[in-house]
Amino acid sequence: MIYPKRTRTRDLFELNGIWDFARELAPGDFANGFAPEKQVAVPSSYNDLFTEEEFRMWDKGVWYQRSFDMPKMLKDERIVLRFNSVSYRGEAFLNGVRLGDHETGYTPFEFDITDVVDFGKENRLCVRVENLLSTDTVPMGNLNNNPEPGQFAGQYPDMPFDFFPYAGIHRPVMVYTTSKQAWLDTVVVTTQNDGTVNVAGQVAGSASAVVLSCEGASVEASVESGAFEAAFKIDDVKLWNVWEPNLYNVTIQVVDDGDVLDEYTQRFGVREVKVEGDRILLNGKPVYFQGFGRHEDFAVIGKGLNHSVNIRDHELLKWINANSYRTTHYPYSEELIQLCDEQGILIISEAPAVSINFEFVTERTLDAHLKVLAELIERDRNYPSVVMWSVANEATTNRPESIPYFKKLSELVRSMDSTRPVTMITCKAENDLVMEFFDVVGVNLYPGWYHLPGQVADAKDDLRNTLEKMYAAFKKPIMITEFGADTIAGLHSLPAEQWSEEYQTELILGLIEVMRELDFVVGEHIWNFADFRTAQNFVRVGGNKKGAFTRDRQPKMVCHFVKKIWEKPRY
Ligand code: GCB
Repeated sequence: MIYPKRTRTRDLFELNGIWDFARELAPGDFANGFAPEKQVAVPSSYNDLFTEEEFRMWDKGVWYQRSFDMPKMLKDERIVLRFNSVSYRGEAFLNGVRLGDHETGYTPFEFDITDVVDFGKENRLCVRVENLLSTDTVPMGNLNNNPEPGQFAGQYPDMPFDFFPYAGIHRPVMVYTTSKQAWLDTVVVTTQNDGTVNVAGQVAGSASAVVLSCEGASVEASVESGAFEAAFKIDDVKLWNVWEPNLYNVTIQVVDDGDVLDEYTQRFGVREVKVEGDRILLNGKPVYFQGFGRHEDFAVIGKGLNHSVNIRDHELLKWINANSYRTTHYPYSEELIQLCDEQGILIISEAPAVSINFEFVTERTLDAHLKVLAELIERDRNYPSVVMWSVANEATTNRPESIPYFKKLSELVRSMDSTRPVTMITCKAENDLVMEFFDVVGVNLYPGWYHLPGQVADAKDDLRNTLEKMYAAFKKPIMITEFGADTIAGLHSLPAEQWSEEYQTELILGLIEVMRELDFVVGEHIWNFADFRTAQNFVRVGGNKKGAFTRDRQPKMVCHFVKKIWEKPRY
């Protein structure tokens, strides 16, 4: 699936805006239209739009509905309806006809509606959305308050992870067209630093050839059994790099007997990422990751795509001299990854697999995990900003059952993409059993917070000891993918005590000092970029407050110090 665009051969319009909304209080015929209980915004999570508990916390079926007209000049085209993400399950009906469904939030899905859409009258689109998580879903949820790690036991709603389970149509809904005779279906661009570009792809329908144009030159490739491959070289290529986002366009025309049936322009960057010894190399030079774990989370809209928030967040990342972030704990919007491409930010792209607990894992959990990982790679593999895949965060990888499970995940990623390193984020330190399958060790460590509270000097020693033991066990570069302290903006304390801005600053600076003493440490990602909403729990005060920035994106004290440290790259 390629990201939909309006081109010279394709039209596109979005179905964003105000939709009707109703909870499925009892089974019924919602698919043919229903009486709304409320109005809802798309894209957005629905939860924080509403005040009543029975709407805000509803995770069973809800229905979205709207109508649209189809311009009749498009009647000879193939018409596609696309959802950029629906959490957790989406099932769509057009004019009462079931189009299909999709499971796992955060990845796109689409339906060919050519034979269902009506050019003569209004079309009614009804979408059932459901956010019931279980042992079979990725992420898992509703484990009867028996999660691991223990700090999330007893929270409301019952999730084994530490962010609010927002639900709804989170990203744009689009209708786009292609030619009926033939259209470009997939494009995979791989590059080498000498400027060699390989483009492979799939064409559906009757076309016999594609013409690729880049930087004023063109090559033609024949389409055989629906597939094509072509290569060209860019002279004096400018590499894509951190905050140096050199990008190119390749325009692909699907042709038949001289007619251009489809045309699509794919942006790409030329860069190389690899792991060598204890270093991650970007374009042959070691790169040290400095940045954050994050969330798609903002007041009122929850996890809904908002371009203004995304732009502001990247401005703040640049201000603080960060070079990277991890899409904790799920794939972020494709539009955001495209922005990282345009701006030169390094991304560790994570599957939505947080807190997989092997006490509860079923065959279906693994199937859902493999499916969503494949969808993520298909979606993001052409984006140069994505420099590493993360298959999961904090699974119970100290249990032997995790070994075959993670072997399969790592094999899948490597079979789909051999050009990027792969990581897994552990919280089991040297007791992790699956690190042999990964190139870089990601680890979340909270000395000075969940253990050794208030004791910065001891926390530093603890971090050093843990990291040294991990390096001895795994002999791979280690990135500290989370560390930090909850902090109430405006709370001060001398001497520094937990929850104060002084404590967050002292702890984070102290731990960074230790990381930078250790040669095998390849990155420091503070938890979290900004405060964010969680489930209710006695350890969370109005959400998780480990943000360096507040939820409305104002800097806490720590930011001014970190900005100084990050002014010069470690190497
Ligand atoms: C973690 C999790 C993250 C939590 C964080 C915390 O290890 O990966 O989702 O929010 O700790 O603050 O407890």
